[in-house]
Amino acid sequence: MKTGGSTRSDGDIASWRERAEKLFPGGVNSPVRAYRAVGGNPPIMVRGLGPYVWDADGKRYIDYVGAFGPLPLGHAHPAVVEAIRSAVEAGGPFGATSPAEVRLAELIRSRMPSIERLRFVNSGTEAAMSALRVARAATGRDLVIKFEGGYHGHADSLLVEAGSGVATLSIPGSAGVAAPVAAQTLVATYNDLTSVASLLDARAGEVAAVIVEPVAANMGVVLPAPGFLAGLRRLTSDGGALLIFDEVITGFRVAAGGAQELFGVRPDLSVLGKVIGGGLPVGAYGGRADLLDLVAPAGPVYQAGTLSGHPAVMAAGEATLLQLTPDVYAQMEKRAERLEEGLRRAGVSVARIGTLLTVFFRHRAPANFREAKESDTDAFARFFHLMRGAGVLLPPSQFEAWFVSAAHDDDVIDATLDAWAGAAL
Ligand code: KE4
Repeated sequence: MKTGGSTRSDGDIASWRERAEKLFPGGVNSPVRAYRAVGGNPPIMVRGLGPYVWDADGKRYIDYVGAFGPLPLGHAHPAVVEAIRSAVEAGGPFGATSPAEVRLAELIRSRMPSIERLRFVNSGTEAAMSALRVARAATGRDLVIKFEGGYHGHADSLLVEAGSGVATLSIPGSAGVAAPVAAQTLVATYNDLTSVASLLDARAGEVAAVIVEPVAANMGVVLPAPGFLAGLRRLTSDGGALLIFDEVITGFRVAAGGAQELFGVRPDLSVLGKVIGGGLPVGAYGGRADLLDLVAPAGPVYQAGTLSGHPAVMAAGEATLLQLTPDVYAQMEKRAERLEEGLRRAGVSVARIGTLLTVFFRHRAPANFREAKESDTDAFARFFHLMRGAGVLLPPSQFEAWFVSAAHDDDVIDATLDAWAGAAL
């Protein structure tokens, strides 16, 4: 594996952090990175390779943050680096369609056949907000149902009772979201079909869509109860609402065809991100052709983006998906399962699906956000810092997922479990 790049920056962590705090809100460009939930000093990262990252002081960590999901192959995979390098050397972006976006779209469609047509954008947020716009246009309805603790990016209407950083900072929603906008978002309880049915009944004919993370990963990993996703499919079809799967995290991670393949439920629209950009900024929304044909210039729903379909991003996504073969999935599954087994101990529960897992400091894996919030977040913070001290970097919040990559080999899993055993002492 290439060994380029330095593991030291021209300055120590304290000086970088001081400069960052003068420039960015909270010293970060995304809230969860500020370590507000676990305390202590957030790292300044300078390099990643495979399962490892190095901070500005040259300390190496086994990385389970994985940039929160875009790196299923680990850092700086040679095929991805090469794809980006050759795309950038070819010039662009062009403000025009390029073969790279066609190739990636065909690859996505081959693995997620519910996506008959799609549109690339530049983040999961953009993808989710665009999918909602299509749903409202298609149904002529204004309301959307999401789930408490579900996170779909920071578009105004989706920040209502969201997960991820909103949950981490335990802010109920967000300042700045206009009341009339928030009022158009109804909130149900994950894994509780009755809560969805009663909203659909109470607001019959008004709900454009139900948007769900088919496996919740922003309240920590919470698995769908048997029949939950199929129940959502039935309730939305019967109620004239669309079903939107937000597979920004689960897509191509929990299975080659995402959660919709794993659970055998076909949504009307899917929201994608992270993995399909191989670590570069990306999002996509897609689904039924009749719905996507409502999008400009084919139809009346406007959505646009200067850098949508960027050739280097498309090349990175294609290179990543091509490396994710059945053998690689099988190998990652085995290692993640061994990690899960090794993490189990009194006082904690482990929720896992594929290479996505969360250790809850709670006696039993939660079924919804209310239960997830019962976790002992102080205990999580203590273990977080013990593991960090032992050279294992976890996501800095009880309400985030750990990401295992194809680069997390058996030695890395063993080292993680050794650190975990030490942290218990
Ligand atoms: P972005 O706009 O951050 O690319 O994607 C938003 C998004 C949409 N849908 C799901 C299911 C997501 O998990 C996300 C973003 N995930 C968080 C981590 N839980 C991103 C990390 C961060 O906000 O810094």
